[in-house]
Amino acid sequence: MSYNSFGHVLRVTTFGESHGPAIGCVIDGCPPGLEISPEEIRTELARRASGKSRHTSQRREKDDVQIVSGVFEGKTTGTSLAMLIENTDAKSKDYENIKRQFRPGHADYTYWKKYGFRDYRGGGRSSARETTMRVAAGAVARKWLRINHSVEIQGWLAQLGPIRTDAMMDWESIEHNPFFCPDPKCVPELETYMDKLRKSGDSVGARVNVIARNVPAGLGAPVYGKLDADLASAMMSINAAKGVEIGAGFESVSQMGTEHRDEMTADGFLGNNAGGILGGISSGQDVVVSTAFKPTSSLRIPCRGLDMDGKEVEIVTKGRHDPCVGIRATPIVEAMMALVLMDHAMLHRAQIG
Ligand code: EPS
Repeated sequence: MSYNSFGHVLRVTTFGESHGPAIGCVIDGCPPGLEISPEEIRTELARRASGKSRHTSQRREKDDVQIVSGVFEGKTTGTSLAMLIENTDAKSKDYENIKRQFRPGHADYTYWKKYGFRDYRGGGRSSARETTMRVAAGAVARKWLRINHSVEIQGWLAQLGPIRTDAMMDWESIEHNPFFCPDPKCVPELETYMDKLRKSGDSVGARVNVIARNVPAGLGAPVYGKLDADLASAMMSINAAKGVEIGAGFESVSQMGTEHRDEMTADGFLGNNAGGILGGISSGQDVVVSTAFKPTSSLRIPCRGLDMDGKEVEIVTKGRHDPCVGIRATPIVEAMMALVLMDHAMLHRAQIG
């Protein structure tokens, strides 16, 4: 069991390592007749790509996605939909000096403990490169949801290190800055913070939120197929994710019942502390999920660590690393939201009609 697949009736498998010849995905269960083109998928991939600003890794992949199965004359056929992207800008020699060392905070150590085998080049499957195919698959789900249910999904950077970025939501501006920040007034502060951080060689975490609008009521299932459980699982499966909240999330701890309950009127709910999900089933309100991303663990600042012989060594990571992986996470959380919602929409149709 390697768990490279997720989803119930819409099942996505990803494969490939960061420095291998290619990465890819297979989507099983996509209904036939959906119009989809490589160009549409490339548009989504470009939003996630590194090297677009000085604030992300300078690795420049073309992400020239090819659809190699499941689409004929521009439409899905209902068979396995497979996509492939060649890796064209990997520099494996950056990893030579740490090939027998474990970066503290990185999956190097646990992959080694589990498999007794290590692909040291670029983090292998634990690299942010793996998220590329989630975005490719998510583009298909997003289109299906839009056509079939008018669902619209939008993510944004809610916090970067100490800077809270969504006190003011200007939805239009999210796509017009390198951070997916919804408040244009925060952008100069983010630029200054990131320039200083990059020079220091350190990294920082981030919070990334996503909202899905027009989600029909009734998606999800009691008790073990809860929509929020599947969303949390999907978000936590993203490399570097460390926490997930649905709606008010951990704020619920300090809320009173009278405050938390979203009162209902003939005109609709009066709040959305539930994040659009009650008892594991969508309520028809916006579905809102927040994900915490840890600071990147590949740092050029030396630290104490162990090598594969258990010897204490000083670890220094070279290469082109993101000082904040959360900056590129917005399209990824959107993709995971889309894939989970499409899966649940199809499950609902299967059971209820
Ligand atoms: C990554 C390290 C960098 C990033 C990579 C994720 O790769 P490398 O060390 O090979 O230069 O560029 O991200 C991508 C390639 C991508 O497409 O997201 C890491 O350690 O996670």
